[in-house]
Amino acid sequence: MKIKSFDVYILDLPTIRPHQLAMHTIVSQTIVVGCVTDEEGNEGWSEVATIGGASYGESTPEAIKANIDTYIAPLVIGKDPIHFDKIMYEVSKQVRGNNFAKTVVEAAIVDLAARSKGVPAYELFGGQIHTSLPIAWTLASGKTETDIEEAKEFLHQKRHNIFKLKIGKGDPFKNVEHVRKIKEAVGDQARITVDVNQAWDEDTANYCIAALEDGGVSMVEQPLPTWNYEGMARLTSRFKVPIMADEAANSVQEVFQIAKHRAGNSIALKPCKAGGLTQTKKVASIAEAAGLGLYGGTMIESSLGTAICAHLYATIPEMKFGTEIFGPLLFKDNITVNEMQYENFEVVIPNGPGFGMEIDREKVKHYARKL
Ligand code: MUC
Ligand code: MG
Repeated sequence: MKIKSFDVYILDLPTIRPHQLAMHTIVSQTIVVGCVTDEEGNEGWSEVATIGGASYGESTPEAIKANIDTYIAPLVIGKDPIHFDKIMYEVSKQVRGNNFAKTVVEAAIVDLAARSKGVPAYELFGGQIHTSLPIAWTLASGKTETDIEEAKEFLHQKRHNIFKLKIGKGDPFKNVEHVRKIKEAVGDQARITVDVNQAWDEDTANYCIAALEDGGVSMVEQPLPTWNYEGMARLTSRFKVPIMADEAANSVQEVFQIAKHRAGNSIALKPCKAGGLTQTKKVASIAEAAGLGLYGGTMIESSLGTAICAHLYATIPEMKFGTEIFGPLLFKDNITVNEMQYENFEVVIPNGPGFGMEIDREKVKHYARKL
C-alpha cells in the first residue's frame, strides 16, 4: 500500500493555567498535527508541539507546516509506509535540519504502518520494555505557596512525586530560594529538579547550583546556553548533582559530542529534537554507551504527541530520570477520543494499534488555524 497524501494542521489549544518558562509563558499551546493517508484511505496521525514561537528553538509551527508542505510531503508520496526508515533516510538527503518537521512526517507514517500491521507502534521499535514510567510535573505558577499547595495535592493524589521547577525567568537568587522552600516543604516525599532553559551564565550557575545542591535538588537541566559545551562540562565535573542537557542535545551528532566532552552527564530525549523516533532511539543508544542518564522529555504535547513519546520511551531500557510527558494534564481540551492515563505516580503507555490514540476529527477542525 502506498502513501497518497500528507496534510498538516496548526492548532492552538487552551491550557488550564499559565505555564512560565525562561523565554515564554504558555497560555495557549500551539501544536502541529500531521495526517498521512494511503491509497485505501487508511490514516496515520502525528503531533509535535513547539514553545513560544521562535523563542524556545528554531522550529516554529508555521515553518514546520511550510517545509512539510513544500519540501517533505512530495518526497513521501508513493512510498510504502512500512519502509519508514528508508523514507526518512531519503528525506534526510534532500532536507537539512527541520527535525520537528521530520518528526511530524515520520511519526504519522509510523502510525499508519503500525495500524496496517494491527500492532502498537512500540512493536516497530523493538517492543515494549515498560508498561508505565515515572511521571514528573512542572510547577510553573511562579508563586512559592501555590507551587507547594499544588505539589502536596499531587502527592496526595499519587499523581506525581517528581516536580520540576522552571527557574530561568527573573532573579536567579530569589528563584533558588523559591526552590529550596519547596524542597523543604515536600521533604523526602518528592524529588525536586530544576530547568533553567539556558538562562544563566557560568558565574551565576556556579553560585546557584551550589545552593541548589545544598538544598537537596536532584537534577539541574540546561543551566547554560546551548553553545556553551565547555561551561556545561565544567559544571558537570564540579558538582555532584546531575547536569542535564536539553536544548543542547538534539541530533545524534550533538549527543555524541556531549558524551565525548561530558558536557552534561544526562540528557533529555524528545523525538522532535532528534528528527523522529528512529533518530531518538539512536540518541538513546549513544547515551547508553556513554553512561549518560536518560529522561523522557516533553515539549508539552497534547495526548497524541504524548502517546508518540510514550511509545518510544517504553522501548528504552534505562530511563534513569523517568519522564515528564504530562502535557495532556495541562490542556483544557483534547484532540483524541481517548485520553492518556496517569496513575500511581506513573504514565501508562497506551496500547492499541499505532500510537493507541483515536483522533477526534471535529476537535482537529475546531482548533485548526484557518489558513
Ligand atoms: C523543557 O525545556 O524541558 C518541558 C517541561 C516544561 O515545563 O517545559 C518543557 C520544556
Ligand atoms: Mg528542558
